[in-house]
Amino acid sequence: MSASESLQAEDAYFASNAPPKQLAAHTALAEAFISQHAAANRRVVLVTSGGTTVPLEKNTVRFIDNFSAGTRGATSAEYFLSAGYAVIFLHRQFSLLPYSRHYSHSTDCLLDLLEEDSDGRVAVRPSDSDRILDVLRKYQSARRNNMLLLLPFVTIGDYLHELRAVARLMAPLGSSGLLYLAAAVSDFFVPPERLSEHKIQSTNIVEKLYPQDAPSPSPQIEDEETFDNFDASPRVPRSKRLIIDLDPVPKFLKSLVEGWAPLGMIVSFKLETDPRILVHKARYSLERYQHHLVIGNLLSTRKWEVVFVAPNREDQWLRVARHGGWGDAEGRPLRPDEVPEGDPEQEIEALIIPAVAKLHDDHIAKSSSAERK
Ligand code: 9Z3
Repeated sequence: MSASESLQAEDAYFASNAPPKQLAAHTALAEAFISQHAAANRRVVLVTSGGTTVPLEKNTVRFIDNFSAGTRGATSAEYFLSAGYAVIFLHRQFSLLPYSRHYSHSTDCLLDLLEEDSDGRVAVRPSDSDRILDVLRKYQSARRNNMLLLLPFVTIGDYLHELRAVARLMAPLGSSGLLYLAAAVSDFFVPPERLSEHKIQSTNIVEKLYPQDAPSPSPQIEDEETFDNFDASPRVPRSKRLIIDLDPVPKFLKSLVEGWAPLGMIVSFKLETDPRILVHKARYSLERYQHHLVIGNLLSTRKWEVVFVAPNREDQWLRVARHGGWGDAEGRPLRPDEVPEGDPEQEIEALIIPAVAKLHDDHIAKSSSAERK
């Protein structure tokens, strides 16, 4: 697709997919946040996190979703804060958040860490006090200094509108802005003209009651008499089938790199499940979009190893100690001497963020020397 075609696809997408209701409010918050930190000469990172939904109805009862809990994004945000960055956290509503992620329902339920003291007051169990205090101090410091802005989204459309708006606001930061795109973004969606207004029905009730406005939406429902080959024997008529027809989401990384935040450093993630193609896909993405870093990860080992793919340098694998997964591009397991030693509880983001911050230093230094010339 040529540059002007992709610009047209972008314009068409944003013109036909309505922005989220909170966009203006979020933009105002982000604008104030960015100018406060720019005035203090602080680096600002936009971290995107969590999955994007694909609604199947305008009044949405059903939607397609993906696996992401937002662990990567929430954990990364904490390490960026520790490294001195102000963080805009654009995240899927109700996904994991920095700091509170340590005490979510699926890890340590907060109630299990509390007890009633002899005066009938709630207290933290002494055995858990130190680790909670550590998280609490970091959380309160981030809040007190207004270092963390939380912006939620739900759908793929919301996400793209918010991403464009915040990226544009970051453009004046120049090279000191960092975009770190860890959200698991859907590649497919139902365009508005094919989106059913109301809940998709499994019978012809609407057509029967109101034949004059029988819709012909996609997803389509086939005739009631349709037989399914699901149950080969006995062949039974099944209720209506739902056939979902999805369009590709236009690729926005190009717009980010060229138009929305052209001087900032852009880091994207590439997710695959097949180890044999991960590095190739990451390199392809880097060449296609000409941004600064692709961090490749596999669904099954994403918490223990990632690969940095950047222009003009060798691929760099980062691994934490407990890793014992696949090893190289051919899927060769690691030899024992290749498995890193160290703290088995270490989070991989403790390695990723300093390495990204170092590349960001280089990016800023390169941009300022280019400006001097
Ligand atoms: C990632 O690859 C993230 O690391 C994960 C994190 C989604 C795997 P969790 O939330 O998982 O910690 O459970 N994010 C990017 C995935 C993505 O949609 N990338 C696009 C692609 O691969 C490019 S922007 O095409």
